[in-house]
Amino acid sequence: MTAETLAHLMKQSNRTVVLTGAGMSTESGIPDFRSSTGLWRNINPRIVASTESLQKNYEQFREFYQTRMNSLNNCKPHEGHLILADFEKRGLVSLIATQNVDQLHQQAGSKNVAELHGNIVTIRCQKCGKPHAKEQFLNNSICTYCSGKLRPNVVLFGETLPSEAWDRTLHEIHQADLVIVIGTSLEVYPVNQLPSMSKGKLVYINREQTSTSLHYSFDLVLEGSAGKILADVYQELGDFEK
Ligand code: BV8
Repeated sequence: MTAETLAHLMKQSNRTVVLTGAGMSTESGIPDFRSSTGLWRNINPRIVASTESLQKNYEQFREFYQTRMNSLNNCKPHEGHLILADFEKRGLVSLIATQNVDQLHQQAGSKNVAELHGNIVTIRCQKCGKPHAKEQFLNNSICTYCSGKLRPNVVLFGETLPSEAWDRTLHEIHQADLVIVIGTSLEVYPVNQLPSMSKGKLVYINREQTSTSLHYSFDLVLEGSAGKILADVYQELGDFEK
């Protein structure tokens, strides 16, 4: 019933935006943050993922991101990522706005992706902003140009979101008839404001309802794993394309 309902909403919609979070990547072997097995269960994000941590305990900050970057080497897009890329090709999805920093949507073939929280695949100098190779961050190098600290291009707590990605997402959200929110607890501001900015129908695909997700009046909630639910919707859509 619910996968069929979502397929029907997608067929009716002229512009569909998909908003993804860490729950979209757990089936690729990347832990999320706030579920029972999430990263923040054992680590305080303020100590490793904030502007403060970058300034005050750089070694812990650097080790946290080196570990996550290295673990990405063994991860690849799962069926759900590939299905979303196929939906884009068929004109069924106009933008993927993601909070994820692993670039799995792009690896799966999605072209129109807004990285709202940046990524942990590219590196820059915190002081002069110049780009550096991933290997330089992984082997504890300092900036080649100004000897500043190297860091991934991820949005840390306390940093503003990249304006190009944010503006592009806002534009699409305002035009969307349908927003499909997948694998996010909607705990983090300002991304958690996006669903309420849309005049379209709201759908939530998540393993569980969360305290924040219950604040939204979703038109449809599909509880379960992102990969499985997207596969069911894919089946329901057959070879339909816009
Ligand atoms: C900003 C580092 C302004 C990068 C991240 C007090 C109250 C309210 C807000 C604030 C506050 N104090 C500070 C703030 C603002 C702060 C914020 O929102 N804090 C919250 C946590 C209280 N926000 C910021 O700082 C943002 N910047 O506001 O700037 C500003 C203005 C001017 C000048 C300066 C600043 C920046 C946001 C930071 C983004 N960076 N982390 C990193 O290392 O990744 S946030 C972090 O959470 C991740 O990046 C992640 O993307 C993000 C969201 O998490 P989710 O993706 O939702 O993941 P989560 O684990 O929570 O949920 C996953 C869900 O999936 C679960 O429900 C699970 O059940 C489900 N699931 C799991 N597997 C599956 C599944 N579902 C389906 N299928 C599955 N297989």
